[in-house]
Amino acid sequence: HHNSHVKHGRTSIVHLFEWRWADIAQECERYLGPNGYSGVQISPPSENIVVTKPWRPWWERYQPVSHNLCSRSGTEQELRDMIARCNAVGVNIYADAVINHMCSNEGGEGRHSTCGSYFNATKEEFPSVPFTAQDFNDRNCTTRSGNIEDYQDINQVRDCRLVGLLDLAHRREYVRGKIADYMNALIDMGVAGFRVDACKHMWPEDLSAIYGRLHNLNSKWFPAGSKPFIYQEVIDLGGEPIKACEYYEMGRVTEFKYGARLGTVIRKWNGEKLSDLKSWGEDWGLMPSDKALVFVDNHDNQRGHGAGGKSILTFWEPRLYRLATAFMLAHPYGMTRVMSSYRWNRHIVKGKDENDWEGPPSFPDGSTKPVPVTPEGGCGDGWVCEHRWHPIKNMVIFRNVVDGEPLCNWWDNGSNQIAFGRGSRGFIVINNDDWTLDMTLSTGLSGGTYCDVISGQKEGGQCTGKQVTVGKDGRAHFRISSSDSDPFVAIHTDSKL
Ligand code: QV4
Ligand code: CA
Repeated sequence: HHNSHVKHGRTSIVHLFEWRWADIAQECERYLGPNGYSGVQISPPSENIVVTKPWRPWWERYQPVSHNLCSRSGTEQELRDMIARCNAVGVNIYADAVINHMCSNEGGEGRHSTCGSYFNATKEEFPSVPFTAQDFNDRNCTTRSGNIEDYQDINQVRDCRLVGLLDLAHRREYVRGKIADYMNALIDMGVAGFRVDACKHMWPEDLSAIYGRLHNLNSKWFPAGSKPFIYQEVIDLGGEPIKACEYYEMGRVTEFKYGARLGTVIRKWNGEKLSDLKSWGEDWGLMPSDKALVFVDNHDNQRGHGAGGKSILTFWEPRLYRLATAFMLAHPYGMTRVMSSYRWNRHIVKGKDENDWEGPPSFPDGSTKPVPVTPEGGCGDGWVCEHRWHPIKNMVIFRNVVDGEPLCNWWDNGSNQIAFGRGSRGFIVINNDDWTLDMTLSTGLSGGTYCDVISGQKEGGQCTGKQVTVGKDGRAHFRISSSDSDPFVAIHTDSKL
């Protein structure tokens, strides 16, 4: 479950948070395929509870009520069409699988669900699956409230309710079978794998049993015998008894230290500086690179949910965010995921965002708005589309070009100016100091003229932005003002004139 089945040497996936299937299909064809994105993480495709207080929060999708495939992102038919169209242009689909729990114990009774299926949360009845009370963990949970109260107690974390969410009993063969059926339906439709939600709250042996029941990928698009790629959401920042390493064997694991630590460095907190990143990776206490799924921010910590804390950089701070993302994409560590968000009415009162619940741009009836693309290539109607930001898009391409090459030719000024190369294929220079960087550096690249892919790119045999001349000795002169809108420069073999 470690092979991500990426096509054409592509390396980075994008989380199109809350996008409609119809928009994702178009985005695969018109943008992601042509620009070298390897895949898309989609929001949970299963039927969920409809929450109206607050009004249609994004997090209702983390409260399933059945395994039917209809949600605010679209119908089963639209999902199927999207998966086929993305596969046709070599862009994989990874589904967010919410399998630890069903809806909240306070979800009530009725048909307030995205396909209108009946359920009764109080009685723990979900007849569309069907799950009944015996399929839940109540008798295995020992806390008074039935909720997780102490993260130091492994049994609670795994067998009690995460914020009241009805906790499935994965020890039961029947429950394992139903979850595997759900995931297999998606595999048969053509997904390449899964982001598995809330893995800290499930026993590794139960997950292993479920994964063991999964079909091979659909041979229409993947080599026969391919196993689904799996990356597991475990928030391990240290200090808890449950460790990310318990999950390495079964797939990749989200590395939440990555964005938290990188944010601290780029913000220059605690006297940290970019030059400290010379040893970035396992030496910083990060998990082994081949196990890590990395990202600058995710849909939780960009709005104060989950963990990571204050240092996390997001699109709300675009300049530092682009710098962080460029560093991530240039550095060999981990498998990279780019976040693609929507704007909400952020309103922080005493450190807490009162609107952290707000759902995607939507019409008054609660249906999600399409993503309009502007003539400049950005997105409208509140969709941020970080994945289309020029430097981010071009650094995704950079990562593909340098894939497999070692980090080399590191340089730093002992402060916040750094540079490094990837074999003889690419080189990046970053200035996060508040004075100009003016240096001649060894790039490892062959002599010639290269287009900087941050301020512009190569187009019709010319550079639309800065130009870098690499001498026969592989050295080049860089000058980066600290007031540049993006204070970094990147060149690679495909940007050579
Ligand atoms: C409230 C109270 C509870 C009470 C409960 C029931 O806070 O104390 O017990 O009512 O009476 C929403 C609300 C939350 C509410 C809960 C149940 O925000 O206040 O509890 O619903 O009604 C997302 C959101 C959650 C949301 C959840 C379900 O982040 O706020 O809860 O969806 O809708 C840990 C985990 C990690 C998790 C992270 C957020 O280890 O696995 O917290 N991350 C993943 C997803 C995340 C998702 C879930 C897990 C749950 O990335 O988006 O939570 O599927 O660190
Ligand atoms: Ca559990």
